[in-house]
Amino acid sequence: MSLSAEVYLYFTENVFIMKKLAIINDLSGVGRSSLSIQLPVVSCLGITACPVPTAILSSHTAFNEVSKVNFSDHMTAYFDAWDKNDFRFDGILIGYLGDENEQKIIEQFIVKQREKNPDVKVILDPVMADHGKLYRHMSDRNISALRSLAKHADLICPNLTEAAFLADYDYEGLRETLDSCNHDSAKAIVFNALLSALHHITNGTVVITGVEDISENDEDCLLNVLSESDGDVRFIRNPKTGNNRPGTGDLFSAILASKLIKGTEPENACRTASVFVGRAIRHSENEHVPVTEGVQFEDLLHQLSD
Ligand code: PXL
Repeated sequence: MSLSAEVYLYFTENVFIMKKLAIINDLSGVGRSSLSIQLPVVSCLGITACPVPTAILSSHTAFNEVSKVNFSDHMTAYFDAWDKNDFRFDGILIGYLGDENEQKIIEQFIVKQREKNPDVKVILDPVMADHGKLYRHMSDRNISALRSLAKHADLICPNLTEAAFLADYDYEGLRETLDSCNHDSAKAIVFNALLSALHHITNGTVVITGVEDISENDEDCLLNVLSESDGDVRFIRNPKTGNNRPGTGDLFSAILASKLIKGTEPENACRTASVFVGRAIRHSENEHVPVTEGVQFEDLLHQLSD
């Protein structure tokens, strides 16, 4: 990898400090979700990945048996130690919360980091739900906690279900309305209404990720809808390459966050992330990986490094 300014934060007489991304997410032992997939991906993109576990689980929660312990009681001391060492971050990526008490602790961390580095980029993937349903262990309190965190974010990247919960929309109604739209112009009207509700809870960019869609040419696609605060809405489509799998949102947000802190524009960052997610899904299908095992990304990682 070249020693470029996009990767290195300071160059002073032979001292190179890589950009740092704090990744606040759970550690799940099996299933390739959250920190397990984000740490290698972020490292591979030339960013120092600094994990903050929100909970430790035996696996992600789509498996039948799950043992979970929250990290909320230790998180304040963890961030205090970081603060006393004067650690500064270029980005903060937030995913799955162990419990809603973690919201205030994370907000205090963001405020302190903004004092140290006003340019720190905060990316919130409001992990809580998919296919119209909250994940196991999630409740209305998690939704409020994530709404509050969204106020601090430069970018949020919910899936369609999470966007509906955050905006207090009826998911089934939204899905039906989208399914009844044959043209992009009609879909744009539906998304504009949803996005305007989401822009009330965040000043940041919104990317609604991985929406199951049929293109105007009748192809099955995954659609990402990007809306920067200026109100301009863009559709980024990729062919659907296989089953929906756990961990694809974590993979997407890790690439997106790394690219953003390296200075890539949100649209290009979304394109890179969605193309790689599509390849990882196709590869997992080709290798007959069971859906609960997530995406087989390990042997594709070399395609991500610049
Ligand atoms: O990939 C999202 C995710 C993250 N963390 C945990 C999960 C899930 C989705 O099921 O269960 C613990």
